[in-house]
Amino acid sequence: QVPTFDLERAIQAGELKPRYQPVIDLQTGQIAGCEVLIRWEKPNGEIISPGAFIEYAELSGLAIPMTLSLMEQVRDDLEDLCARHPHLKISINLFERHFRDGAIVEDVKAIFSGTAVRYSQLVFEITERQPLSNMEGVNAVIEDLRKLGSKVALDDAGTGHSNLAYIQKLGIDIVKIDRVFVELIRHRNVPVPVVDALIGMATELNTEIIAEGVETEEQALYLRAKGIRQAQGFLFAPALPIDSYIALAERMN
Ligand code: G
Ligand code: G
Ligand code: MN
Ligand code: NA
Repeated sequence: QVPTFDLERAIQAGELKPRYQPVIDLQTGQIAGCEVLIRWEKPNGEIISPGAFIEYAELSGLAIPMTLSLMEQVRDDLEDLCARHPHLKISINLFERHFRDGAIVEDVKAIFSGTAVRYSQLVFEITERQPLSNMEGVNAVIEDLRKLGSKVALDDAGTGHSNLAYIQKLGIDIVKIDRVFVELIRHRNVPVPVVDALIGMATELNTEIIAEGVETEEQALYLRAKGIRQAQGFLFAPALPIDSYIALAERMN
C-alpha cells in the first residue's frame, strides 16, 4: 500500500524521523537509555507507523538508506545529551538485510566516530521474528559490532525459533522479552511460567534482560521481583519526539 517511489522520496526529504522510547531502570527509577523507533511524518502532519512500511522497506532495498538516515539523525539529536550522560544507551533496530550487506559496521563508524556518541553507548537489535538466513554474515556483523564496544540485543525474544544453543552461538549481550509475554502478567504474585522460562534462559546465557511492553504497575513489580532491571512500555512512556525525550532524560538523571 506504500508506493516505492514515495518511500524513497520521503527518505530523501527527511520525512522519516526517529522517536525515542525511554528504557527505565526498575531499581533506581532512572532512565537507562532509549530505543529508536521510526515514524513517517508527512508534510500534512499525518504520522505513519512503521508497521505500514517496514516490510516494504526491507523488500525494496530501502532498509539500508533508511537506517543510515535514521542513525545520522540520532547522532545529531543525541550528541549533547550523550556528552552530558555517557551512561545512557541508544538501541537501534537492524534489518535482516544488514547481515547480508556487511556495510552496517562501516556505516556505524562513519556516522559515530569522533562524536560524543560513543560506540559503547550503542545497542543493535536483531529481531527473532524473522529467520536469519545467512548465519555467517550474522556472526561476522555481531562480532564486528561488539569489537567496536557496542552491544547486541535479541529483539522480540520468545516469538521466533531461537533456542539456547542458537542464541549462545550468536553472542548476544541483551535479551528483550517480547510484549506478548509481558502482557500475560496480570498480578505481581501470580506466576507466569513462560515469562519465568525466558528469564531463566537469559540468566543461563548470562545476558542482560529488557522487558518490553510494560503497561501496568503489577507487571513492573512482578519483573522487578524477578531481578529484572530494565523495562520499557506505555507505563513509563511511548516513543517520544526528541525534545520530550531529552527533557525527560535530563529530569530523571
Ligand atoms: O513503533 P512501533 O511499535 O509502531 O513499531 C512497529 C515495528 O516496527 C516494531 O516491530 C519495531 O521493531 C519496528 N521498527 C520501528 N522502528 C524501526 C527501525 O528503525 N528499524 C527497524 N528495522 N524496525 C523498526
Ligand atoms: O519489535 P519492537 O520491540 O522493536 O517494537 C516496539 C514496538 O512496540 C513499537 O512499535 C512501540 O511503539 C510498541 N510499544 C512500546 N511500548 C508498548 C507498550 O507498552 N504496549 C504496546 N502495546 N506497544 C508498545
Ligand atoms: Mn526493537
Ligand atoms: Na519486541
